[in-house]
Amino acid sequence: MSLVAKHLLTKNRVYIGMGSNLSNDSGDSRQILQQAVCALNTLATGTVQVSGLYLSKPMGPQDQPDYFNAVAAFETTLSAPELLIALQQIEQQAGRIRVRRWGERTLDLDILLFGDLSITTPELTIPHSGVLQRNFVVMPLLELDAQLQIGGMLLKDSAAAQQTADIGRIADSCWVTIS
Ligand code: ROI
Repeated sequence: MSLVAKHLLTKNRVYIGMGSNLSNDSGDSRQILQQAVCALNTLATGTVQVSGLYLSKPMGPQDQPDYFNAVAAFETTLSAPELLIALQQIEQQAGRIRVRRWGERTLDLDILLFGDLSITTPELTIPHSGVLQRNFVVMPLLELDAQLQIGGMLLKDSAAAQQTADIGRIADSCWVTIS
């Protein structure tokens, strides 16, 4: 069976990067991420695991607020393109505003890992291309699985895992309760 066919038929464990540094009508970034986790729960076959909550200096223009970041992990029967569409809908429901490239945003949901799938299409690159350069992604990922690898590289051995100056863990995984 081809790799693509296998990914259509089976359940896959996925890791979703979450970020926000703008409020919306229903709350601040922390509340936006809490609501996003509840929405992700509807895409999962089992329980959603959530990392602690991080506050990180912006990567990109520095004249924007710090980001709230976290990672969620769950199993899903959706295909990668279906999951991408579902994440875009959740972003839209949060009233996603994107002011400029690498600028502030209400809600960003990225597929970081999708089972052992490795694809590059115009819409989707999996594993997400920025993972190994971003401590606000690597640190919460490692909380969920300390043995994670990308392209044969253990995330815990990446440079980003050692860069702790511009990031703080502001809450453990109790920052969200899934209802
Ligand atoms: N910077 C931080 N710290 N956290 C993010 O989630 C984030 N997301 C982005 C860019 C603009 C690259 N910078 C970020 O998309």
